[in-house]
Amino acid sequence: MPLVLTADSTLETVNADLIELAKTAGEGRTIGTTVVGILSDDTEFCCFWVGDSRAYRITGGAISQISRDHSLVQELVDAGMLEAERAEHHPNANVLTRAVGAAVPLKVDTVTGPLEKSDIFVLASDGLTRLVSEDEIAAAFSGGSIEAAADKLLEMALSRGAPDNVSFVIATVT
Ligand SMILES: [Mn+2]
Repeated sequence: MPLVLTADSTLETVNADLIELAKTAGEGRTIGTTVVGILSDDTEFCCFWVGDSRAYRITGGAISQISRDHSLVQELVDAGMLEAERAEHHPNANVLTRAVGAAVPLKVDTVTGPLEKSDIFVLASDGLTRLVSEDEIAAAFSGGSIEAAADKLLEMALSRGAPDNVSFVIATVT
């Protein structure tokens, strides 16, 4: 399932609007943001993203990150120059290689996969994912309601200082 046209053109519009807005903020300014989303039909999901907001899929209790950060540290990890475990604490961990509002045309990455009944998707900004590990996200969903899991994720982020905005969306397949 390709990224549907409406999502694609909305992202293009936001990208162009942010570039226009940045011009009013001064020479050489960029107003950038990240995005992550999920589209689905009855059998497949399509995840799209720009930047370092992430999507995780929990299927049969096992979690995996389905997006791949557009960040300097991810490129270093891919090139074998940095261990994945050290990426989060790297001094340049916040440097993005792509953002909405940075350039035309906007390059959106997508990944598709099968949709299983009772799958859980967690879409989150780095305000959550820098503070709460993949394993901790999976554990939050073990043996409780979705609402309880959401509370646990938020509590973990807040109890660790939450220096950045904490945004996340949980989607389930019923
Ligand atoms: Mn952030």
